[in-house]
Amino acid sequence: MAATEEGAIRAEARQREDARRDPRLDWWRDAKFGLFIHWGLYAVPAGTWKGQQIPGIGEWIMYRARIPVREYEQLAKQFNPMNFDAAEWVSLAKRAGQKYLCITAKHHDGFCMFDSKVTDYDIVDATSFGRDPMKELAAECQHQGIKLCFYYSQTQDWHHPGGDGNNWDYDESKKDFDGYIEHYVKPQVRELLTNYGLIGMIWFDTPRRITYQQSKELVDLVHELQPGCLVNGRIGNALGDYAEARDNRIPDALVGEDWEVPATINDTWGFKSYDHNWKSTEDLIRKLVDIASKGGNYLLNVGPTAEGVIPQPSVERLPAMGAWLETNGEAVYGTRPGPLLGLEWCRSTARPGRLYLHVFDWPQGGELRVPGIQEDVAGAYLLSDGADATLPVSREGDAVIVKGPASAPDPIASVVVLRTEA
Ligand code: FHN
Repeated sequence: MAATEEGAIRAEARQREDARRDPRLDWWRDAKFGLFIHWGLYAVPAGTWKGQQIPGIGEWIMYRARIPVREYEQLAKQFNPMNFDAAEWVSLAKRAGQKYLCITAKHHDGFCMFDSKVTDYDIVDATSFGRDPMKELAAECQHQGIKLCFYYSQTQDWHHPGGDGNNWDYDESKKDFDGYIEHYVKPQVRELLTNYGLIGMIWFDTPRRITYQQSKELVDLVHELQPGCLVNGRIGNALGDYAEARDNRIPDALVGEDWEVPATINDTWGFKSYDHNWKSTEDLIRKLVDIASKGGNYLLNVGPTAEGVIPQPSVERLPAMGAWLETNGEAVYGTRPGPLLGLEWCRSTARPGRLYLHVFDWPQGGELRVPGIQEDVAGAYLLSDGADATLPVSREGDAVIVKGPASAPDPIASVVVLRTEA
């Protein structure tokens, strides 16, 4: 991440002085790992329009191919995701060890994936599917104990004549953006916070031209309807509850504030039939650890097909992450950043009385020399073996030396626990 980007995140975070101490964020701070779902009409063309592969992220196909509203709308007639199974999706997040699920209620294409009374351009009114997947997900999230959050594109709406972004159907100079916010966005945010039970967060995006007053009124509306509901950083005008890093960009250094990075498993958010550039499970687990070591949250995306199926490579990788977390979750959930920075081979997280070393590259012979540890260390053990299986530990200056097994206990990340003063 460039210095200016990091500076921007820091500046924004400074303005959230109060929010940082806000206990409303506690569940989210502890969660560390969430499932992002980009699902909408763009899954029908899946990256191809009129025989042409359209470059870029799949959910932007309407914009990139400059598809007229009247043509794009027709996709709703083909959208009938009979394989959608809310229980399966929520269970996938659970098996991945994810603590919140954030799904596109409305993306920039303007199609509403929930039953809205403000428009007929929604999944219940405009498709033969006729079901409200948000209702089904809300029930399942409640049943399986995971927080449901809604992504809502508040500024860009390429379908609505007043929304931002579509200059091929609409004349920018004639747009009534204020009217769109007042009579469309606000009522829809109200619907999302009234009809689906308790919502963990509204995840706004691409703030662009939204004014301070408009951002503020949306935040106030969210909090009036559900005081516990969080608002992410992209509401705009530094009014969110926490900072959002840029897509797929993990800061190099400690941010020291509440932050989250939205990220893809391949190179698109919405489904693209020919994007097969899947990150490995090793890469994903190490990214999660890296993010946790810098105090952030990882919001990792899947892009289901128009039939309602989450692509198999995602279905394989997420539970593999969950399996690692099953053993090592204590070193991730509810932790704060540890003292180590800038080591290629190791990351650290901490909680009172425990410092966790996440070793990516296990040293030959098994002797770990970890510099930069000021805390008194009373003992060490491998998290996978439990506290009774102690490892010899000594100190040389500010370096702690742990004698571990000769070969890596975990090829992806082995967690060594140092017992410190609480
Ligand atoms: O334009 C969107 C994009 O389609 C996607 O939703 C991502 C997710 O963070 N947000 C915007 C770009 O930053």
